[in-house]
Amino acid sequence: MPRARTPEERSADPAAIQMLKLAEESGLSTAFSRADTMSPCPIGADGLCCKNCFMGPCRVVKEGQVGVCGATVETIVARNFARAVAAGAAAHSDHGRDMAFTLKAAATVKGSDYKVRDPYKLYSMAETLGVPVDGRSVEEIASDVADIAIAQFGQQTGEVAYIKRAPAKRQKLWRELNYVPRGIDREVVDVLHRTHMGDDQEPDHILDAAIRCALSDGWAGSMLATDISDVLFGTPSPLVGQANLGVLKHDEVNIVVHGHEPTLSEMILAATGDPELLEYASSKGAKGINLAGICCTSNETLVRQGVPSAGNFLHQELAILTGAVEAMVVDVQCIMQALVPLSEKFHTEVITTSPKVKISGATHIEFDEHHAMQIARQIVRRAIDNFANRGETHIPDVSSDLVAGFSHEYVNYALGGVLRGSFRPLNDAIAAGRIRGVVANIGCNNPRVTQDWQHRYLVTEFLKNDVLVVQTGCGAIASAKEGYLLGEAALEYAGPGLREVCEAVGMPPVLHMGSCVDNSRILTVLSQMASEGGLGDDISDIPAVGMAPEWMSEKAMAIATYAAASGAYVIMGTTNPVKGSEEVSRLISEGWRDKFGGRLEFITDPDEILQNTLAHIDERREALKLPKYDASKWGKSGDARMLELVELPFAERQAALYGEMV
Ligand code: SF4
Ligand code: MSK
Repeated sequence: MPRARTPEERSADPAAIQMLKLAEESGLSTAFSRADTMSPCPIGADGLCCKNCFMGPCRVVKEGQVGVCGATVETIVARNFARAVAAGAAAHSDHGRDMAFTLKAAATVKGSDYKVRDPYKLYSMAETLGVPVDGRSVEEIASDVADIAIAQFGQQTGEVAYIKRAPAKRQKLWRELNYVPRGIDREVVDVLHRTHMGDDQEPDHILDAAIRCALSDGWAGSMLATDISDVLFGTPSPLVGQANLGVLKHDEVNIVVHGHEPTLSEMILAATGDPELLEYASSKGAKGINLAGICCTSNETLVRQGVPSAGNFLHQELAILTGAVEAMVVDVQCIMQALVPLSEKFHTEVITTSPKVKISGATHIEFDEHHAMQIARQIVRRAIDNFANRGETHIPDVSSDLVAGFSHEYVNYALGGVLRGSFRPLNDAIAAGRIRGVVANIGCNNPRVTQDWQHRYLVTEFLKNDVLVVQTGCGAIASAKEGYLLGEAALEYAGPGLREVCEAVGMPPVLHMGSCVDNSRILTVLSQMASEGGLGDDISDIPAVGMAPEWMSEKAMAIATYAAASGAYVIMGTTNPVKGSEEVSRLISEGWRDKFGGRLEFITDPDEILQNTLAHIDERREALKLPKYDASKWGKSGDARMLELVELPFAERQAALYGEMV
């Protein structure tokens, strides 16, 4: 058994370290301690265990060994990869389906608690989906948009509609390679069928189906989820917030929402401001009702409403350990079963709300979009009633300020203004070399590696190297906790060129773009950058890299695959689920690069991730015939330079300014 790691080895976050020490002193287990006592199965970890029929499971570990049916290592590894992609795509996309049903309810149910908050986003969806808008009410348009969105899931032939948002060159390539998804559910079923015992047994062919399935997630299910969430709850624009366990309050009722869907959490947020419930909380001795988030429900409510984030994936148990959480309200995905036995040691009530998710021992209050506010109020009232049961609390005094909410619409506006919103200034900054390239650093925490350490290390190095970082999911919360989502971070961490751009535009060097379904926003940004010109005409031309250094979820596999198929170089850290097959590793790397210009690699060494990323960015710059990246050319303008100059004696300052102007 591996030795138990110290709290400092388990997490880079000071709040987490405090709570992990408390857990040890109290003899309570967490995902961190369980990861130390449960070594991963080395055969499964490398993708070499097949459980696809009951002649097995077959473990193919010796040279030339095959399964009972004769399946080779390559087939088994490819099938396992494809099944993980399908599960991830199903989870993301089913979230999109539920959002579409909520939109339908908002449009058609009289007195619905949901309304269209962003009609402009609705019009943009209508345009893509071919819904007429002239002379029609918002509700009529929303109803038709919802119907077509719902139909995208069960569509059997043709092409999913959002594919047309990709660069023209990429669409053509996908059509030639037969990668265009026909319908979302169809592609998930297709992968499950062809990976059943006795079906598709050619690794490259299996991986092609995984790509089509992943694209149905990125360019359909997830993109619909993002768009409809914006229509219903507002398209994000920058707002201030806080992150980490210190956002929990000693003297207020704390409700933590966790999972991925904004539908119920938005209603709970509204209920926490209800004067009657506030009065009720006061009657129970609480000074107020405090809502905080965990994981991507947190990201959804943070980027739109500024609801504070109590932390990322590995903070879910730590929040309960504070003893200050009256209710943890969970919806779907990334919810650890361990929450319930842990909550029993405290007064916290874990409340499941999704028709798809029940956990033994948790309270189940099922969400129904037709009675959303009523259910939200019921949950808030239960949390208030539970306040009196609170015992000793240990809330770490650790939190960071942040600015979040960088939707692609806002980035477009910030760079070009209302009348000439455009990605041109970003493209120009990359072309000139002020910004060396772009990294999308996304994804989860994984207790097998030190929480947040790889996110922090890589983001710090990228900023130093003038690489603009965009983030979603738990990676974004890791940066929030570090203070990287503030404008001041550009002064402290960014290289000279990136700093100048951040100062000119007034943006942080790390842009929080939302939850894990919102990686679709990154696809849109990349498409618009490709369409803008100056950086080639396809996503594969752009000096950009995607990565998930601390990933753990099947959804991350789907994201990595659709990003690679969209033309990006994608790196996944932590572990390598295709390690068992050199052939599959080659196919998803050089094989995909040769076929469609993107590739996927699993690299566990953070320094290698860093070097490969910078090398790829520089190689793309060279291919575009852009000037070689040279940090020494920048830093002679912007606020930092002005601050330096005011320190100089008058004559020297004039000389410096005059010299720089000629
Ligand atoms: Fe074994 Fe083949 Fe069945 Fe897989 S499908 S479990 S390799 S017999
Ligand atoms: S919540 S999928 S741990 S990002 Fe989206 Fe975080 Fe990964 Fe879940």
